[in-house]
Amino acid sequence: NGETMATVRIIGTPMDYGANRRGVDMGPSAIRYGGLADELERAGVESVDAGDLFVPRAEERDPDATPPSEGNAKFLREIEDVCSRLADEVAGTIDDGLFPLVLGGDHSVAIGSMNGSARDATLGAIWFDAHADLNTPRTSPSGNVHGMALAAVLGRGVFGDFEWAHAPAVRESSVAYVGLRSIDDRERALVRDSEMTAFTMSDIDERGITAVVEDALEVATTGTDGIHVSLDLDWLDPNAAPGVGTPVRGGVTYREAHSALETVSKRHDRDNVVRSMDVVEVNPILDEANETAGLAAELASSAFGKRIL
Ligand code: HAR
Ligand code: MN
Ligand code: MN
Ligand code: MN
Repeated sequence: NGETMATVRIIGTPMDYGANRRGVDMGPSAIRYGGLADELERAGVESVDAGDLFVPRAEERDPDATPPSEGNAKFLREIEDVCSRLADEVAGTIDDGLFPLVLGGDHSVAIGSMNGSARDATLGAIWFDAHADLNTPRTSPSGNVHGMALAAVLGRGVFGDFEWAHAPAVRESSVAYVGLRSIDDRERALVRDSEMTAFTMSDIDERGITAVVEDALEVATTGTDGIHVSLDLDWLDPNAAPGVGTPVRGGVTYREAHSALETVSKRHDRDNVVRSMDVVEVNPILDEANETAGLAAELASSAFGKRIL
C-alpha cells in the first residue's frame, strides 16, 4: 500500500469567496481535526503540512469591486489572487516530487489546483460532484464562482483579465464527471454540448460505481500525463455528508465513495496517474460533530492507498 505514493503535501486554502454560505473557509481546520494526518499514516503514506494560504476575510472585501465584463461573478479579484498563489504552490509541490493535496474551501479552489497541476503537464480530470460547475458569469444564477470552477479551468466564459480566463488547464475531452444530479437549466445544454464525459447518478445506479469510475479514469488518463481528482463532498448523499453548503439528495453512499477512491488508488498503483487532488466544500458550521470533515479525511486516505485488508 502506498508504495507508489509520493509524500503528500497538504495545502490548506480557507477560501469561501465562491460560495454563498460562510463557513466553508473553516474546512481545512476541520479536515485536519477530523484526523487527516492519522488517516494518511494508517494508509502508509507520509505527509507534510504546508499550512494554510493567506485568504483575507470576505467581510473586508466588496464582492462587486471587480465584476466580469458581462454577467455576474462575485469576488473575482480575490479568487484570482488566491488561486494564482495556490497554483504556484501546487506546481512547486509537484516540482519537488511531492503530491499536492489541497483542502478547501469552496470549489473555486480547483481553479488554482488545476492550473498549478497543469503547468508542466497535459492534465486530465475527474470531477466527483453533484453539480456540473460549468456556469459562466453570463449563465450563473447566483454569481457564485464555485458553480463556475470547471468552466474557468476549461477557458470558457469571460471572467476577467486573468491568465486562467484565457488558457485552458485541461482539454474537455479529458474530463469526466462522476455523480451529477443537480444541473441548472441553462447549464444542462452546456454539459450536453461539451466534449466532456458525464456520468450521472443514473449511470452509477445502472452500472455500479466501479465500472463508472474505471471508465472515468480511462477518459482522464488517455492522452494525458496525469490526472487531477477533484472531490466535492456534496457528491455524497447528505446522509453521509451533511456538512456542505449545497446538499442534494440521491448522492453516492459512504461505501460507494470509498470504493470509487479505492478504484482511483488501484489505478494509481499500476500507472502512477494521479498528480494532484482537492477536497472541497466541507462546511463545519453545517456539519454534525465534524462527520463530513472526518469523512473527507478518510476519503483522501482511500485515494492514497488505504485498504480494508
Ligand atoms: N449551479 C448552482 C450555481 O451555479 C449551484 C452551484 C453549485 N454548488 C456547488 N458546486 N457546491 O459544486 O450557483
Ligand atoms: Mn516546473
Ligand atoms: Mn463543486
Ligand atoms: Mn457540488
